[in-house]
Amino acid sequence: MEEICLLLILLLSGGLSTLPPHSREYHFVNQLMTWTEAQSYCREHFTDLVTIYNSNINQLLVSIGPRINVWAWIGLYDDRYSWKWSMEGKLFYVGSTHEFLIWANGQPDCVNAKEYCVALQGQTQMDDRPCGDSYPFLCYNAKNTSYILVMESRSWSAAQSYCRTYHTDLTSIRSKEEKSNITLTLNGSGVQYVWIGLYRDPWAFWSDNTTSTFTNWAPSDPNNYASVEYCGALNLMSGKWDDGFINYKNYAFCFTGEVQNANTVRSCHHVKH
Ligand SMILES: [Ca+2]
Ligand SMILES: [Ca+2]
Repeated sequence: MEEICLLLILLLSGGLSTLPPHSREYHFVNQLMTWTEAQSYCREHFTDLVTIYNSNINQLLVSIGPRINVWAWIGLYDDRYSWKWSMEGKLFYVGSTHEFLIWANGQPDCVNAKEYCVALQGQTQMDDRPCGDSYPFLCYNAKNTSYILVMESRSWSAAQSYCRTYHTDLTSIRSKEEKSNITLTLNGSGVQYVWIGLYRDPWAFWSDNTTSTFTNWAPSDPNNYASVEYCGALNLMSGKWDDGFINYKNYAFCFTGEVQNANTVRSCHHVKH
């Protein structure tokens, strides 16, 4: 038995053709589903899981759901494999399975939803770490194709600034050869963690592939409890957001409306893809 509440909202977008869309219909789905089931349900019956662009939409969703202390899935998710290199504009591989980019056992795990920068651990394997942690770091100098280990501990962004000022950037690892050179550079240094140029944006994706900078997290969230929470949910009582495990059963908010981009296959799956 399912019940769908429906409401139409008109959004004044100030003439911008990109975001947010001029009008969307919002639906509360009174059915308990995993995040993936909710996404499929929304795509089948409506357009997609909801994207929340501002507090008005957030309030609207609260008003169309029942006032109970449970959660409904929204389209927001954290993609643990959306890594980028600090050194942009170069064609190099970013992924999770390449032979020269090896994650340490159980990584990336985004402990406490705070690990968005990558360090080499034990000089060979990668681990996502809190960007504010201070470690030695590896710069790359494109002029003489050299790797410079700076034995001064800095945060990831301070390390990036240093490398960009005195060399080219924090180092990337673009090939087997480059990985070997980096290993040679680190050899005998005794460093436990060393920053490299890999990082990602937290909670950057919505199911419909649009972007929104609005957030409404509960004070203690996101917390990535047990390192399995990569899907966004809205509390029907408070309207605050929580990160949840993809296989929790929650209600859902869907929308009907235009989308600019084709549906993505990425999601908050906690397995590698
Ligand atoms: Ca980690
Ligand atoms: Ca949580």
